[in-house]
Amino acid sequence: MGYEAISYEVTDAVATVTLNRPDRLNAINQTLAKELAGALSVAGADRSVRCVILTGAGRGFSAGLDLGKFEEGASFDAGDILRRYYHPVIEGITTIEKPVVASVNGVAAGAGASLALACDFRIASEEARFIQAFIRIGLVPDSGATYFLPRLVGYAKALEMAMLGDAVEAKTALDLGLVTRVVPAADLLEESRSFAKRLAEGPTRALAMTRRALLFGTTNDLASALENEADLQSNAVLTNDFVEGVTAFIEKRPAAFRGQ
Ligand code: T3D
Repeated sequence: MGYEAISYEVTDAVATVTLNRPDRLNAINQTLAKELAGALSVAGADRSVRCVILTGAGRGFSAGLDLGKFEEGASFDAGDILRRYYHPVIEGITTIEKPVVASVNGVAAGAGASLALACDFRIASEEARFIQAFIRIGLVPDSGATYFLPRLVGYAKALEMAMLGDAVEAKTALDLGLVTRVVPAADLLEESRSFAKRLAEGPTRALAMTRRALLFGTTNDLASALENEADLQSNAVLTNDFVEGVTAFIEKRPAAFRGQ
């Protein structure tokens, strides 16, 4: 499939989706949002893909909403744009039945940061920084930032980031638990691929159900979470990967999960 604002490639069971508007720091326009949602859907449907990496071309991860058109004074319904273009992307990241790793190569601002926050893991280059840029232009956090940010860093830090709009550097992001690890810029691609490969070799369906369970657990009471866990576990024991996991344990060898 031909893409204009992203690129998509699959290697060794890992799909890499690259935001590809480097001269605009991969700012998100409607084309990019549509293509990104489409690529997530393609990766979701491709059984050979068992993990997805989301990254940016050039020196930025994503600078959020493309502000270019507003210079031209275009009028717009922000809520409508979010619902039509941004929400499908965030929902695509959080409902795809395989892990998603953000490989954060540079600045992640506004909705660009939201993309990274919605992913299951964030591997950051030493040059990455996270900016809740919305407030700098008089907007409120969107694209899932109000959901994920307080859950990742706690309410007080999330509020500070959202109300001050200051850049959080990679090292601080690691201390805050905002990112999984920080690596030298030159190693980011290799480290991200190796991290993704580990996930791609995991029990894909159980990984997807694990995310679903945790998302459910953060917004429901204990009784509901217990019930949800029981439902999901009933499904997990039906997978071939569960049989393989137990067999490998008994045979004292590493499990060879097939994602089924
Ligand atoms: O419903 C709705 O649609 C509302 C949705 C809102 C979601 C949002 O994401 S709101 C937040 C939008 N994003 C921002 O406000 C961030 C704007 N960008 C910046 O503040 C800075 O660029 C950065 C802090 C991200 C990076 O700074 P720096 O100094 O490293 O780079 P730069 O020189 O500012 O940017 C490099 C180029 O990218 C530059 O173009 P030029 O001068 O080389 O031709 C700059 O204009 C361009 N660029 C950066 N961000 C955007 C952008 N172009 C369009 N849109 C951008 N968001």
